[in-house]
Amino acid sequence: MPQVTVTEHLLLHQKQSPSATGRFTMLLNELILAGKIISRDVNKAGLVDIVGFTGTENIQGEKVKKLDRFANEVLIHRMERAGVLCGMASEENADLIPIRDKFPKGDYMLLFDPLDGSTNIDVNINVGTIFSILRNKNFDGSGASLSDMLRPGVEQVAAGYIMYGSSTILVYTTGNGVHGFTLDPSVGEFLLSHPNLTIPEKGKIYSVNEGYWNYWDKPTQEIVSWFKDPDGKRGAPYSLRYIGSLVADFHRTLIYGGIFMYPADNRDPAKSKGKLRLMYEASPLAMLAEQAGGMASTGKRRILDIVPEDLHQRVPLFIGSRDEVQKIQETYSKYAGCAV
Ligand code: AFP
Repeated sequence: MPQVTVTEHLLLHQKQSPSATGRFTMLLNELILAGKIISRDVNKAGLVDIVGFTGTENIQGEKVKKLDRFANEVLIHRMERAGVLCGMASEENADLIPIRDKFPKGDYMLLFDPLDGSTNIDVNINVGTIFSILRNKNFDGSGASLSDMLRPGVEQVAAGYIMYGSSTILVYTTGNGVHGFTLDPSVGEFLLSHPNLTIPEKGKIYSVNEGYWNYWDKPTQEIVSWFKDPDGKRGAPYSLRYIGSLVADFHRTLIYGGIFMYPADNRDPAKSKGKLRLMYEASPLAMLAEQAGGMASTGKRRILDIVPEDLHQRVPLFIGSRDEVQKIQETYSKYAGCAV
């Protein structure tokens, strides 16, 4: 069977859009190169001095791992040179990252979580880079402002992730289905391995950090009890799987169906909207989920409709098969108006 590279796939889709200029293909190609560089170093973790912490904290107040910082630097360095961006934002940086004047600019904006799940690196568990691409409608040849970037997920022109694990996988959407590519290390190319990915309409797996049960609201506790009920509609409980690395948990959900949840909790005020970030994690994965036929919700509303108020905003996330996400929304609507 002839093998389609990600570049061929991009060019093919570019041809189908008469107004395409090739600039988007340039952007994704540069992102892919950054992903290959990060993949190479993730695979060397343990051999070179790149595991462990840097001794600093990021904007989220989390300890920064060395590989996190490396991945962030690679992405900023490469993507600034792509010539098609007017601004970037990273989960690791407090503020918007401008494109310096010495580089050409374009109207695209890139947001990314450079190495999601990085606390798992030292124990050889999958981690990943999540990206979201927006277009600056006000682009005038200079940069992008914060208000240009604070756009709802529904306006994303593309989203995806690169997962570094037993193999390196790129999954992306440009609003025309979801496609997956596996890096063939012998030729250094991502080859189409998962064309037109779709999430099963219902699944058999729920995925959540159940250790936080006592911090959850009633609808979340009720839904998790429902998943565990041996006498429920399915006549058997769901299986529980939780890796603690969002890209890996989402990838499994995309392929097998079911649901991944990171609900709000009352541990501390910072977690009152959950842990995950709207712009770097929830929105891009929500675009993928919907393009694959699934859903993504806060329990009360569609993730893609949320207009962000700041770059690092957090949001509760329920994402996966239609059946399970709908079930969650039904449970939340039952409690609407009650103090839960
Ligand atoms: P790290 O990047 O600090 O490992 O956090 C990973 C993450 O943001 C996401 O990938 C996981 O789904 C989630 O946190 C796990 O959080 P808990 O440890 O609270 O379950």
